[in-house]
Amino acid sequence: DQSNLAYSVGVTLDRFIKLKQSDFPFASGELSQLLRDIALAAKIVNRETNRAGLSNIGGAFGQTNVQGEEQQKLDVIANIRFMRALSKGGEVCAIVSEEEDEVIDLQNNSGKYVVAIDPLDGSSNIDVNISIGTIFSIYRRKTPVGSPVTTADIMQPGNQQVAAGYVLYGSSTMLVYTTGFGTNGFTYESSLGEFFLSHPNMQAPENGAMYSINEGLEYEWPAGVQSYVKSCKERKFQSRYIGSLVADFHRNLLKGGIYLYPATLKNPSGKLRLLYEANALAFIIEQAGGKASDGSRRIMDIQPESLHQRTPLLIGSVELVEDAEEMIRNAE
Ligand code: AHM
Ligand code: MG
Repeated sequence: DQSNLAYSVGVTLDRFIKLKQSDFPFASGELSQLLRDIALAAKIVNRETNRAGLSNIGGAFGQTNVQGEEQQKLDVIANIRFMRALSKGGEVCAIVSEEEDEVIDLQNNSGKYVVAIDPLDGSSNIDVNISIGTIFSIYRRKTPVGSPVTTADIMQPGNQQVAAGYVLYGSSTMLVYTTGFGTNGFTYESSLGEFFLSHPNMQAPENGAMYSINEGLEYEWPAGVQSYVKSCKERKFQSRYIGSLVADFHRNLLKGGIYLYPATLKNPSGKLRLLYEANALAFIIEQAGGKASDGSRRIMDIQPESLHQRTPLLIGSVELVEDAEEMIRNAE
């Protein structure tokens, strides 16, 4: 049986995508090709990331992006690599990127897909050799193929995603993705230049004893979040916070835990972005049996209103997220 074959040893990402073709919502092959394009760009960014300390490509580029942060040179490079892969491939009609103020309309009206991407998340960690990541969401356009792209194509809630994934540039480089039929993880073997299936059908533990939050902001959190974190300490949970979303998320997915980025005084809607950070991870965690919430709502049901919209994010093991939601409700 093909799907058993897909889970056997030595299955590359390319082969897995081919074997799982029937899992794709629209089996025309374009989404498969799009995923392969993203994987290729990820390999290139992985190469640049590995060289960041060497070739003077780490450090600030001197520009400021739409969030008002200083852009790192590697962010710019990653953005260029992914933009190029997504625009050359022909499957995409529009791109939303953390590094671009406006929607990139590729003027490719025959493209069926819209991609939202954070090409290099956790960029403040580049200079100190800590894991960083790429996060992406793929949507099918709402307007007919052949017509110009409109806001209806861009502003889709997360529950409309047809695929989502992340790449973790860590001690190993991994690509984890879902097309809505479970979550699968692939590890990069650099000497062969291939991603191999290493984490088939990933399952987030239903419970866990690990919490991840920037505790320096404690006095800025809503009361419910303060009580929840206090309860984690009373239960002697482990505190683990890298400050690199993909890395924190990935650890909690494997080990069981909760990641929280709540509202703060500085960022009353939280810090993380709905379109290209929260939604993708929400889809991935749900497909692994976990949960993602803004404190009261399912992340994937939030109707986006602006491109770089932020949202509070509670994500990870289902029981932990529900626990936190309850304490937030009770504190209101
Ligand atoms: P970035 O998109 O500018 O890299 O910011 C997102 C990052 C996440 O990777 C991480 O989880 C979060 O910001 C950490 O924020 P803080 O430093 O406030 O804890
Ligand atoms: Mg980011």
